[in-house]
Amino acid sequence: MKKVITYGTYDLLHHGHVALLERAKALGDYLIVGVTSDQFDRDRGKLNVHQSVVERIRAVEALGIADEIIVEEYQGQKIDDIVSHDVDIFAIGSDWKGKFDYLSEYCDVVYLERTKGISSTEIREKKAGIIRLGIIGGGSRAARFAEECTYVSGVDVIGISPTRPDESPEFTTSLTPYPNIEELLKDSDAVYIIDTIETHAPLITQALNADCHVICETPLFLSPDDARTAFKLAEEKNLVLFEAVKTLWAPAFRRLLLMVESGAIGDVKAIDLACTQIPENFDNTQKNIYEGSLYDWGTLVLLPIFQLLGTSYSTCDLYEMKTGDFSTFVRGHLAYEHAIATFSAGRGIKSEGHLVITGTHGYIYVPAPWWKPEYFEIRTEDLRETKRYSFSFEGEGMRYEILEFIAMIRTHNLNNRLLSHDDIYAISHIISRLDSGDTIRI
Ligand code: C2G
Repeated sequence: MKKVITYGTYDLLHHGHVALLERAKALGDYLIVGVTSDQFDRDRGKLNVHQSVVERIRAVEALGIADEIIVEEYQGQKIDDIVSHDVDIFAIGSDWKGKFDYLSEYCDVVYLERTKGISSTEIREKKAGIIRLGIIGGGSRAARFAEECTYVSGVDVIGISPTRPDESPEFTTSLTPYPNIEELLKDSDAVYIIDTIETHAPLITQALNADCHVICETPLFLSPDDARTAFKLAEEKNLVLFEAVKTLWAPAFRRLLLMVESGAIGDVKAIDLACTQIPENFDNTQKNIYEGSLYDWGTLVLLPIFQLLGTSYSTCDLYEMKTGDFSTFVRGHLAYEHAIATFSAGRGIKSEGHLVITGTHGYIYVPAPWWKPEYFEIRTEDLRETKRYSFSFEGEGMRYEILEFIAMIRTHNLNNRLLSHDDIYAISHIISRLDSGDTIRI
């Protein structure tokens, strides 16, 4: 008996998939179909899948072509499957030509002609329509954002309008430049704003008034008043206003929070963390003050604290070091009824950027830079019991936040499921204390 194996996601199953499965089956007597798990698709950066693994398996099963269906869960599993199922032929579409030649060590590898003129991506886009997205701002992050949008289906980056005359066009050459923001807003359904914090409130207001959904770099606002006004306008206009905090959507960070909440380290008693950076060619005497400490890091340093301990702290002391007018370093102590949190935020200064969450049964250690989390440990008194967790994620988390933003637009959901308006008010309140001079100067 000749055994054939093939793999795929089979999202929104279409006749291209069916044709491939039929031809794969015709190569032998017995067909095994590997359907990718939801997690595996996320790990390999395929984030636009509409159906769950169960729905996709049911659809393949209903065709009656497969003799056996298995789930593909990890990189390298194909080798295991071929060996353990004693497979003779591995078949896959011609879009993968050359990519699976390494399997020829284990069985015959056949690339079958892909059916032209049909794809899951097209079906998904037809179903949901394309969201035209404009970029306001510039620099390397704008270029990376545009690149990351290509991994999320249903978004088309239409162009960019720089906010500063001196903005280097070298990063943005692949994007259509717009002469001004008004023109860009006219052509856009949504915009991504990338600029320093003091520009956010006016730009967000302008974009919402032009009926565009907004994803804006973190932190969003200089004050709770700005935050309230903007969210009120977004609500009136029924538009999504989304803070781009990549860390929040990184799989490791989410898992870490869930583990703590489920009691993995007992009760949380202390949180200690730091975010610091010395950017290239940094000269803090020349810098816009709104690139300093909390103006830049505000949301990130408060994120684990507010997620785990809430926003009802009793006191918050902020110790600040300035170079001229520039806020180089802020250390904050937040006292809660049963816990304490300490954070450091610095620009033009460097420290260990780890996160430690102290509990009554043990602690969680996330190595630097904790805000790009891929790995963490749960440690207890007995170091031999240390548990290690590692989660891969693609594109520094940017594509996960874009996906979430697009999903919120599509489902008409104005409330971010992980970062509430109250969290954002509390964050902007602490940031506003820098402007009002409500810090202890060192
Ligand atoms: N296919 C096809 N014609 C199309 C579309 C897809 O022949 N118009 C084929 C693909 O080449 C693939 C199979 O149908 O062999 C499943 O396609 P997808 O669901 O897009 O899965 P894919 O991402 O290609 O997964 O481990 C996963 C596999 O490596 C491939």
